Amino acid sequence: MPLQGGRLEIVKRMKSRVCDLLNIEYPIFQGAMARISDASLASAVSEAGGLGIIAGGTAPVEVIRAEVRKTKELTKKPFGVNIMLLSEFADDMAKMVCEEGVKVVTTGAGAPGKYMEMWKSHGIKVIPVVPSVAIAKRMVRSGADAVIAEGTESGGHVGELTTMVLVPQVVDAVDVPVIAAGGIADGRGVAAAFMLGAEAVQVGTRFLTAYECTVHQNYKQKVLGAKDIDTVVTGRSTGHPVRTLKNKLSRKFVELEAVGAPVQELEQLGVGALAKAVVHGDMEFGSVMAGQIAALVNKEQSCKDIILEMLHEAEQLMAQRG
Ligand code: TUI
Repeated sequence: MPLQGGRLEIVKRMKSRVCDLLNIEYPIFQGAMARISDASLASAVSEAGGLGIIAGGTAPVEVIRAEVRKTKELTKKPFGVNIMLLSEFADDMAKMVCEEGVKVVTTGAGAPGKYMEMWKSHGIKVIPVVPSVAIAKRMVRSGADAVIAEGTESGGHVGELTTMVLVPQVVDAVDVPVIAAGGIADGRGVAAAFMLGAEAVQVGTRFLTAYECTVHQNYKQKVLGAKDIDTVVTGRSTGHPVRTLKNKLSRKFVELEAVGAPVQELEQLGVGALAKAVVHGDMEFGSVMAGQIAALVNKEQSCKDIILEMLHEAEQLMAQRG
């Protein structure tokens, strides 16, 4: 890949307010994937010039504090922590990022208003994930430095609107930079996101198959083998819709939802399911969260090559169109 000569050009064309805000070289965030985005993945992405993000998920705070400390040893570049606001440990996690001197916090699955003053007083840049225009505006009013507009193409906990529809509307509605997420895994997606007005992209599923990603090899293989219609959203009836790759667990979930099974029974089915997939490689009864774009992810690569390849391709496309 002839990147050596292109490197400077990439930097120039793709620089945005997001790079300046966070002091990163390239406008690419690595999406926070619960139980998957650890020190290994986040530090590799940050070292390569993007923004690596450790996923808090539902883990106890000391588990994530250890990942933060490991990341600080592995890179001196900026990295972030994602706080999943449905977690019972969200309050502890909110304090931990202040104690550990984390510079960037992204949030998911809720509104982080009550932590904003504390984070701001510690100089933390706060970037919530938003699934709608109204929520984006509310986040900005409460002090968000930027927002991640995430379409329903994403893996994990999802909203209703597609990236194509959500991103330009959020761009029009707020004056802070917008990061596009959901369905982006190559340079075409990056270029499209920039055309919609985004100033950076967040990429999850493609980084899942990176060499530095410690997820079970079976999980990587399932993503690498996925086709366009291989994901499904379950949990709409419980108010917590989650996109996963189809398997025996998701089929059971769909069946139970169709007959109106009680929420408790559905939630019970999900207990421990993510660990089954991520840690033990159980591709039938584990929860294999992945985005619709899994079908386009077809090789294992280093984080550095993923970032440079995506930007190089985006750069070429944008140059072709003037
Ligand atoms: O957070 C995500 N995706 C996630 S979190 C996660 S961990 C998990 N583990 C087990 C079960 C469920 C989740 C896996 N995937 N994406 C960001 C996201 N945030 N998507 C949608 C939202 C969102 C929804 C509502 C953000 C804000 C919001 O606001 C509600 C309010 O109160 O204003």
